[in-house]
Amino acid sequence: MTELRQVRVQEQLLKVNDFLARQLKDSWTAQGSFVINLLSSPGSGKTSLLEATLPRLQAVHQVLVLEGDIETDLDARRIRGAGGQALQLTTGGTCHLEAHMLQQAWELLLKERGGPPAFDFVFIENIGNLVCPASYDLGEHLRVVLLSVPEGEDKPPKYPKAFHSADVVLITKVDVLPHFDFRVEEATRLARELNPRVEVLQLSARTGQGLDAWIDQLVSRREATLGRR
Ligand SMILES: Nc1nc2c(ncn2[C@@H]2O[C@H](COP(=O)(O)OP(=O)(O)O)[C@@H](O)[C@H]2O)c(=O)[nH]1
Ligand SMILES: [Mg+2]
Repeated sequence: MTELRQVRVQEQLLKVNDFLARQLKDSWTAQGSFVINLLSSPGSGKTSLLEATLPRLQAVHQVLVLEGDIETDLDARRIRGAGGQALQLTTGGTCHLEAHMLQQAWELLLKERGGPPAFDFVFIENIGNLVCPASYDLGEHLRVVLLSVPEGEDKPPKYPKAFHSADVVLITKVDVLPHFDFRVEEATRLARELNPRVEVLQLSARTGQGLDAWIDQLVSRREATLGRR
C-alpha cells in the first residue's frame, strides 16, 4: 500500500515536471534560445567540453551555461575562466535538476536583465549521474549524453533510460583510446540498439579532435529547430 502510494506520488511529480518543462521549452523557443541538456557520469568531461566549445561558439553566438551541481560553484568558475557566462544552480543534495529549478533561475535572469536575455545557445550541465537526470525533462531542445572512454563501452545497456532519451551520444576522451580496450564501434552499436535515431560523435576536449563536427551539429540542429535567426 505504502509502496503503491509512493509510485503514484512519483508519477504526479513527473507530470508536474513535464508541464513546467513544456512551458520552459515554449518560452525558450519564442526567445530564440536553443537549449542543450548535458548528461553523464561525474568526470566524463562535461565542463571540459564546454570550456572547449565556448571560444568557438562565442565567436558568432551569444551563449549561457546553467551549471548544475550538488555543492560548490567550481564548474561555474571554470566556465567564467574560459570567457563564458555562467549561472550556478546548486541543488543542495538532489541528484538531478528539475524544471522548476530552471524556471526559477530563468525568472531571476529576466528580472536582472529587465527582459528576455538574447542567448542563441543555453547549455545546461546536469548533475553528474546517469540515472536520475534521465527522468527529468528540462524543456531542452537537445539532450546530449557523454560517454567517456575510461568508463567502458557497456554503459548504454546498463543505463538504458539515459541513452534511450539521448539525441546525441558523445564519446569523449578519445585521445586515450590507445590505453583502453574501449571499442568505439561496439559502444555505437549498443547505443543504437537502444535508440536507432541517435547521432554518435567522437570527441577529445584535450586535442580538439571532433570539435568542428560537434559545433556544426549544434549550429545545424539550432537552425532546424528554430529556423535561421
Ligand atoms: N585525456 C582527456 N581528459 C579529459 C578530457 N576531457 C576531460 N578530461 C579530464 O577528465 C576530468 C573530468 O573532466 P570534467 O570536465 O571536470 O568532467 P565533468 O565532471 O563531466 O564536468 C578532468 O581531469 C579533465 O581534465 C579529454 O578529452 N581527454
Ligand atoms: Mg563538471
